[in-house]
Amino acid sequence: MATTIAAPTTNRHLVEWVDEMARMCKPDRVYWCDGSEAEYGRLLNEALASGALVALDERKRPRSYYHRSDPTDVARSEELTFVCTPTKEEAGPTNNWVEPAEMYARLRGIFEGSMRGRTLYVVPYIMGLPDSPFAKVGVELTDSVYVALSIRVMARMGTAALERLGSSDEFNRGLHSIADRDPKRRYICHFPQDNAIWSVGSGYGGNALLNKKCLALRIASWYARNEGWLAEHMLLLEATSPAGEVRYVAAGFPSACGKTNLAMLVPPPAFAGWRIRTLGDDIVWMRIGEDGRLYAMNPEAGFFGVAPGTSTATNPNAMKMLEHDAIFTNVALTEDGDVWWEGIDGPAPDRLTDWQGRPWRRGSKEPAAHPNSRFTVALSNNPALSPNVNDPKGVPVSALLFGGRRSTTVPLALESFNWTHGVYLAGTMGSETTAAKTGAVGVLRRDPMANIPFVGYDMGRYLGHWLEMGARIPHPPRIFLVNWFRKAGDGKYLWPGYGENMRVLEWVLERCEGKAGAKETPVGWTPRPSDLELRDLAADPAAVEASVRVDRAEWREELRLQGRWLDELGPTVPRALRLQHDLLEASLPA
Ligand code: GTP
Ligand code: SPV
Ligand code: MN
Repeated sequence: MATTIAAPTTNRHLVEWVDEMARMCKPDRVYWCDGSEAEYGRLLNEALASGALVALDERKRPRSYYHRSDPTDVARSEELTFVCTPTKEEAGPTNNWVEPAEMYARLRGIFEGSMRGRTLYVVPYIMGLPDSPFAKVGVELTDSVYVALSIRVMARMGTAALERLGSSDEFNRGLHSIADRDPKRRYICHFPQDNAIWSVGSGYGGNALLNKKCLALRIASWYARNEGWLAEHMLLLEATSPAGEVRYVAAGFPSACGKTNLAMLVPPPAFAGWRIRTLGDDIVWMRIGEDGRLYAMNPEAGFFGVAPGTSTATNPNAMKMLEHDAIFTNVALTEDGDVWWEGIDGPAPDRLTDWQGRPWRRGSKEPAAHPNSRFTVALSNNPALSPNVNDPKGVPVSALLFGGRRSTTVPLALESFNWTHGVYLAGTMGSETTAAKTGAVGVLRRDPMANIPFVGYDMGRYLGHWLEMGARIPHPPRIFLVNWFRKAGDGKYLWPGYGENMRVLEWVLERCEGKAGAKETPVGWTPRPSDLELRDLAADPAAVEASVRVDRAEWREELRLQGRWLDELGPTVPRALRLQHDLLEASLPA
């Protein structure tokens, strides 16, 4: 039996559960995390000693570390992710499902003795601000020191969570073991009715950091529906105009489709006087405020962002925040102890060590960093962090953006006619898949609200929940679709993106105030080039024109696919969305 350090809590629900899980997993040692600075140092030393982390050059990247995960374990495994509700109908057609008792039994067989020779870290954490009534407490039991360290960076972890929990039984029970990392024995399972998550066989981010996608989205979305709020895969930003007006925008883009980049946007010179500051880059919880507006907050305390493509040109704030106190996963290493990835500043070095630890030469056909390689840093590292990130009531949202990677069809920006139409556009949104999940890249799939991998219940009911929320918000935000990824015939992006997205953001904010012009099309309002501030934009005017176009033939095909998608979701799709589809189709006769 494990040597257990005396639990630093008298919460018997917690202590009994930890004991029970330890009896099953049989770790050599049970260690309760307090979240202190001293402990972080101790865990780092353990990770360095075991090889879980490698220290980077202290002058180049002070207090920064490198982690390499197993080559079969570098992205979220959606095919191994389950929502285990008592009935299949509750999980709906977009989630994998197994009956809870059967899944628990299968998992017990894998967890049995899985931590032999290892330490079980007890990681208590809070999602949300400790003094917010809406915060959720979770405890993750994990045998990965990398996971314990990452949660310390990305969430409020340790004693504060135990204090907040007190003697209550209301905490998420998360059990995680990397076990033998066998992809055939890998499962990420959610039990919403038990407020429990069991994940085994993976050490990768979203599969293993149970506080993030598993709790703050899949389990939270289930609570959100029952309690009348929204848990969304969104960034949250603050825009301050030259006149000093402060407004907030939340945006749902699928994984690796630009949330971190938009959240940290640096406006181009033509927008002197504008300031964009970040509140969050991945998860947003939203509630109706006393003044009738929708209020948003970021339940996380850090970033777990995509490294490739990050440079001083595309995201200077990210480059600054990665200068120190960062953990890098599956990027490449330089000969002088620093990190490197495709798209970073400057030419590629002659030689690198690639993400699998193999020697790499410039000109090699394979990427040196894995396309889904990532960085982990605290929010406080971001030089453009909004001070309002710590406001427990959240910030009022003026606009909701949704958008994926669409090489065709979807214009640069499209404003919905009303809430129902906005929910329709977001609920039928498509995006070409990326390296953030295992499987083929570049395949068009429907991704409602960019949340398809993260809704812990039936998708039709989720869309119904969005409609019900709209009816309850006295002053709802406007809903827009955006697309930074439309391509020309030659395969080049029509829109330069990144900082230049400020031009779209300004149009969005002005539309919310009835200021900017737009063109009415059968599928929504689009900006004409003359409606956008295009001063000093280094782009071909014909490309900009093409980026905002609504092509009737493309949209007829799009509506056909959207109709098929609603059919796939089945009978729980709200009638208003079916009617909306039929109305759009009838408005676009061949
Ligand atoms: P997750 O962390 O997986 O949820 O991703 P994310 O939505 O935060 O995506 P992120 O901002 O990290 O961007 C993913 C990739 O898209 C990076 O390689 C970026 O460089 C690229 N990207 C982001 N914004 C733009 C843009 O406006 N235009 C183009 N062409 N690429 C972009
Ligand atoms: C995503 O895939 O959407 C991510 C990374 O943000 S992970 O935390 O692994 O889900
Ligand atoms: Mn994400």
